[in-house]
Amino acid sequence: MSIKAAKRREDYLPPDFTVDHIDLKIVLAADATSVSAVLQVTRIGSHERPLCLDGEQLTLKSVEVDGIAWTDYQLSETALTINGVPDSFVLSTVVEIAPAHNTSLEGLYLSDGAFCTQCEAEGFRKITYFLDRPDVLSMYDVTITAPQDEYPQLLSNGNKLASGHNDDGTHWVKWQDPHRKPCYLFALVAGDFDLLTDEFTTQSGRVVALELYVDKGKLNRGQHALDSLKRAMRWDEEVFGLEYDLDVYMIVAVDFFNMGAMENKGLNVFNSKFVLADSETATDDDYFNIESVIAHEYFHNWTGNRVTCRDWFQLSLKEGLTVFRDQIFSETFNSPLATRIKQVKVIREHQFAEDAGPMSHPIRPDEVIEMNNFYTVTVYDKGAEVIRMLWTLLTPEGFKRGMRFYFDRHDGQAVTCDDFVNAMQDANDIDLSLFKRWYGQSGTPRISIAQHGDKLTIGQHTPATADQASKQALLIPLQLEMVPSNGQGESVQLTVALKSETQEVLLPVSSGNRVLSVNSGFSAPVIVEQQASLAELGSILSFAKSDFDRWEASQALFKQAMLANMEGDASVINETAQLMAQFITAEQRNLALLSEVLIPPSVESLVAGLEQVNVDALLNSHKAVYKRVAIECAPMLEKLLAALVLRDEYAYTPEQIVQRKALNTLLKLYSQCQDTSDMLTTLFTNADNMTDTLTALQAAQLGNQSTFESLMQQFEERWQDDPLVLDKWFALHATTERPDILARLQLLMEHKQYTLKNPNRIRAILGSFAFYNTAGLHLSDGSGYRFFTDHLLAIDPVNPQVAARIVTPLLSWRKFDSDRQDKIKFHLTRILDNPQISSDLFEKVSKSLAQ
Ligand code: B3K
Ligand code: ZN
Repeated sequence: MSIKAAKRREDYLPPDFTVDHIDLKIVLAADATSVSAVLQVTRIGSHERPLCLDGEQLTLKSVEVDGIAWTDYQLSETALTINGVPDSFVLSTVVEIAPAHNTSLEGLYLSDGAFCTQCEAEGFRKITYFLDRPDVLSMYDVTITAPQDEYPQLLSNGNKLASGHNDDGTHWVKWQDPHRKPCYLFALVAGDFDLLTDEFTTQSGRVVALELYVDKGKLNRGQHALDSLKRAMRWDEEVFGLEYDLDVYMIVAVDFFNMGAMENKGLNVFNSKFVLADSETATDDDYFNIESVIAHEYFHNWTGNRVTCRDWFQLSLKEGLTVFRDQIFSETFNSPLATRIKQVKVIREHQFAEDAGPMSHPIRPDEVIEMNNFYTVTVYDKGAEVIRMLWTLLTPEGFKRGMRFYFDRHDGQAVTCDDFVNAMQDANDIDLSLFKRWYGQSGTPRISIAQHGDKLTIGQHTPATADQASKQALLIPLQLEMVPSNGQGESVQLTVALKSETQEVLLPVSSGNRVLSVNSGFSAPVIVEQQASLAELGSILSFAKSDFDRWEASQALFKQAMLANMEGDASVINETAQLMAQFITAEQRNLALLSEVLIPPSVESLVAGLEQVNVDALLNSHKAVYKRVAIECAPMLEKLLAALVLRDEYAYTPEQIVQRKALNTLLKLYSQCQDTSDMLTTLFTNADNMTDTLTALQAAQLGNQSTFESLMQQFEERWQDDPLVLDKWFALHATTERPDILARLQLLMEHKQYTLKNPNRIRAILGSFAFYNTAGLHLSDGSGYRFFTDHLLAIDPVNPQVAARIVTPLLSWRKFDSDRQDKIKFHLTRILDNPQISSDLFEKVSKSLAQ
């Protein structure tokens, strides 16, 4: 494998040619699939350059130009360059590919007996020679041929035009997509699935057929996904006036998939984890995630497919915007508090860490080696926070006006992030040039606040990052809540638009007897430097109007206690425990808030927020604080738990979700200070749903090893033949803190359901271990690093995308003590020294070592 060259955003050039139409004929066979492509090619502009097509791992069989066999071409490992072509012509190529040998799960591959494709970002070039870039938009006709018995369903984008049978036992289906699209949205699926159908009538009265394809025997697990799809379709009409534009919407669930799902036009391909659910096998969180991913892919039909990206540096154009859209959709149909907390946790735990590490990049990156490495929490989740700030600045009405204008101006085009902001700007008659800096500047801004009476001096500065030394001031909508410190009187909320490095703000009411909650609601993806006192945090926790800010205060309290305790200061821990106990007594009826506030920040999010980490001390301190709070709250926990145990038959309703969440939070906390074995065993045995089952396991995992082992064994006996469910068991084992964790991981990887070829299994075991078992990964003798690296080296040649994703926790080696630094660097060097290293791993590991 040779390492790809880096590409730079500023080097963008429009294509030399475009392809107006492509006619694909694909004859499927596991080892030798034949792909014939007929392209109508037009030269753009006046130049003499040859036509240079992307293509990888293809066996070229023939090339014709306007029906004449063509020999004037050069072939390399990554391109087919055709010389002497006219300005407008028909190019026909035939290639052969081997889907059964494609373990990268990019291009055309076999997933458990079904053929399927993944083309974004640059996978189409593994199917045929083409201009594999998002600014080439073409019409597609696709004919698929395959053995009828094995592959009765042959699917592609758009509408089914015709089908037929051949004498040799094969059959064929021809599809036509009436919308122009970039090749990354092409999809093909062939298999034998169970099919769940429904229909949706659009606001203009068109009937759309909905089809959900799942593995045989899994039909009864598809209903929630289908219901979610209909909700998303209705919501997008009601909120943004956006209607679906084809006669059929198909979703296929497959078991082998590199990420969550893919928004191919009219034919979404999903990781089955984000489709299949019933109460027995899926948790409330799974239900939530399914709804959100289904909605996300559906929303892409407009934000991504109808208006797409000019080049891959603009990825956040579609991803940041679509994540934001799925977020506000989720906030509508679920608890807004719980939903916002989930989003903010992703930013704090993962995005801030990315900003501070060697892979730091703006939401619109400037330089990329492997595009697949840039489907990041920065592009997606920080990208969504940037869109949310626009929503705040423009108001929802102004934002929606901007969206309408964006589609009027750019429907059917491939555009840039600037085009999006310009549309927002022009529709609202506002100057957003300062705001655009969010797209080009990486790093997490720090906010400082100095208060002099009723006047605030607010400062902003962004520390240098690995990719950018100097930073500028940004336009930051910073929301503040002035909380009455003793609960007497009303809170006052205000939003300040920060525009320069320091800014003075006059508070609208007297600040006497009020405490400031800064960045209320997480109005901007920033870190507030000012440390509130314990008393101030106590006031915010008790009296803020925003439940989100109350939760924030609880997290700050936990964090301060954990850090102080590491320094041997026990007073903070006592005060925090008392504040928590007061809170639980005062809010005993507010289960929704209790169940969030009593979860401490994870060790991993604390690590993300620290520049230097003493791992052992942090782990100990985390446990000590959690336990101390449990002891202080125990009587109340007992009382609340007693009231929580009896419930109705499982239903995914807001009331029940809150109850199960509260049971989870309270039981985990209570298990820190009491022997809960009997309670947990009873809960596990009587549970009629996966959420409660996992609650029992998680509480045991934290508090009672022998109960944990025995319940885990029962779980495995029950679910050993259902890999999707077993992934929860793999992940629980992999995140358990125990001295022999590596031997345990080894055993897991010998389980009959484990395979290196399935990304869900890898993520469940090695991904969970690396991201969420800080104690295990950072074992002081370095054995965690060695174990993990050995496996990364084995995964890389099979599936580089997955290897590059899970290597992330090793990249931030600078945070740790010098002994651990040396050990991590040693193993990163082993990866880099591997002559077969993928571009994916190379880009991340080399940056990390160079930093
Ligand atoms: N657009 C896809 C992600 C493609 C990832 C390519 N490595 C899913 C999504 O964001 O909706
Ligand atoms: Zn997306």
